[in-house]
Amino acid sequence: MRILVLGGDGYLGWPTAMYFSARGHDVAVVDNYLRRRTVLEAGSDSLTPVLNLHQRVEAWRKITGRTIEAHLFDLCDYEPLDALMKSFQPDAVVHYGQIPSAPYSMVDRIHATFTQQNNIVNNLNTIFAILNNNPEVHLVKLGTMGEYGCPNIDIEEGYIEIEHKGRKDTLPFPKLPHSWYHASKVADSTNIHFASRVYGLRATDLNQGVVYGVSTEETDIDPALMTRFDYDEQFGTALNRFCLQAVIGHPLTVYGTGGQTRGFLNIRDTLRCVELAVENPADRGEFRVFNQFTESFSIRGLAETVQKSARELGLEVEIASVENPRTEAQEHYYNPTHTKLIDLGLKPTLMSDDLVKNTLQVLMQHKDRAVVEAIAPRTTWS
Ligand code: USQ
Repeated sequence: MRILVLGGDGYLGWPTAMYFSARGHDVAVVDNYLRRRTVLEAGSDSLTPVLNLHQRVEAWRKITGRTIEAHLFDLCDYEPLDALMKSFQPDAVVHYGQIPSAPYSMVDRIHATFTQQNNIVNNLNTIFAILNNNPEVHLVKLGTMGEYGCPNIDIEEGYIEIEHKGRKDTLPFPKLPHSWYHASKVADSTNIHFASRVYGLRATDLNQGVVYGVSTEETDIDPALMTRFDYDEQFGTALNRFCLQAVIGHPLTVYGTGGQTRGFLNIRDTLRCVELAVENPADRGEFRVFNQFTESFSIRGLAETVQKSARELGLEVEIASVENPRTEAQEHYYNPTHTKLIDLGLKPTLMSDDLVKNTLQVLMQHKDRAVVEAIAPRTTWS
């Protein structure tokens, strides 16, 4: 297949591009280095040293003999995206090319509006680039479990059957986003759903949980192919942050009681989930939603897992209780359904001490690059 990966320089985008290329697909990627720039602006950097996009695709070509097309432009500019859709003619567009950070979006009005403007406009451009060029193209869009929030009922996969005043319908599951960022993803879902109903777009929304891990089959081939690893207060996510903190002897930053529960998945499973979505496209006019995570954990439970694995490697790690910078439920019900990807063939890579130890060992090789000042939470929801 011909697969266009938007956000192909990122934590997930680059491993996804290599994953599809390694399996014989023709791959093109687009990025504008926004992630690199925003992390640098916040005073941090990827823990793993990463080459620029052109160097990466060149390294991939030299090592594997396979070609990945690389394009640098902003997806908020429609013309280059339209031109690429015409020249590359993808069968599927995998859209990761968005600002992914809740804290970043909560800094102030400027960050909130920039996050929503960037994400919502580039998603609309992607929808129109598909519809204007070839409506057969399947849009595989990275959404988030954080669109649903933490309601006091089971979370369904995208839709819920409701009986109200004697009438029944199947409607989008209610949304209670955790941040301006998560709200941008809710807007994207609404817009994609609209485009599928009105213009016949075929689309899959992957409502992903929190991803962890640093290594995939392809990133492990050569250091030149590594993916980025963020651990700062804005772009680092919980488990990845805890692993880096354990490696440098920083107390694990559990926010509040740590009773917050989320869905998690290993980075390798992200790639497999996207592959399953691409290989089994939605129908014309269908807006599918998959809840993309494999296991649920409380944040405190995760910190304890990291502490135990670190101890087995001879690292003594403390768990801190940091005042929660976010406005969020700290003890709550959480039971989301996640069967659709399993039904398509996903075999989950479950969390284990060995998996955490493996991540800790990779991070140890780069621990001298850690910027300690970037770890403590500075962005608050108040
Ligand atoms: N947390 C801590 N300590 C930390 C970092 C986070 O206790 O050092 C807590 C947060 O308060 C929150 C939970 O861990 O309750 C998850 O926070 P996170 O930063 O790992 O994840 P989140 O902000 O929800 O966002 C991340 C990705 C985002 C994706 C989302 C999936 O950045 O792109 O959409 O995970 S989900 O969480 O399912 O919405």
